[in-house]
Amino acid sequence: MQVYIALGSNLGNKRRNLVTAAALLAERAGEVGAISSFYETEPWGFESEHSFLNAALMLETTLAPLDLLRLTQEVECELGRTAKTDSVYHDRLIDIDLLLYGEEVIDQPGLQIPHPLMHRRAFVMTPMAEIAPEVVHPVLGKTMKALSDLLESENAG
Ligand code: PH2
Ligand code: MG
Ligand code: MG
Repeated sequence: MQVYIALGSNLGNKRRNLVTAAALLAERAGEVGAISSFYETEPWGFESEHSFLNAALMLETTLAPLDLLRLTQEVECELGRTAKTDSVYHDRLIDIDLLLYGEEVIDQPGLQIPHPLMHRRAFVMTPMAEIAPEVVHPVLGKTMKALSDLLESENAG
């Protein structure tokens, strides 16, 4: 299955955090088929003096969605991510979010795919448009490139 994953870090050695996360995913989940450039972005949805480094990658995996979710959470812990204690955003060493799992639509407690906010976030859609411009969002029926362009035009307006 081709899955798309978002990586983000706004603390510590951000570049190393993203590279290490990608390497651990490749080692444990399957081959990395594509990885985007690293984008420096402003914190979205909360105030922080620490900018983010964001990227997206495509993984060819045989893991089931929940196994992949568990693995991403393990890698987050190993990289020093502390557990969530409330529902607001915080600075973080690493964040690994599942965006797309093939064309599947999954909605269960703890796991929603496609990621429900992905199309609203330029820090996700810009790297996705880079590595997967023609991939179609299974709910919205639009390509990553189209969704990214739409966000850019909104932000410009
Ligand atoms: N992640 C968030 C909240 N806000 N902002 C940026 N720029 N990049 C992120 O990865 C990010 C964020 C929650 O996961
Ligand atoms: Mg996130
Ligand atoms: Mg997350």
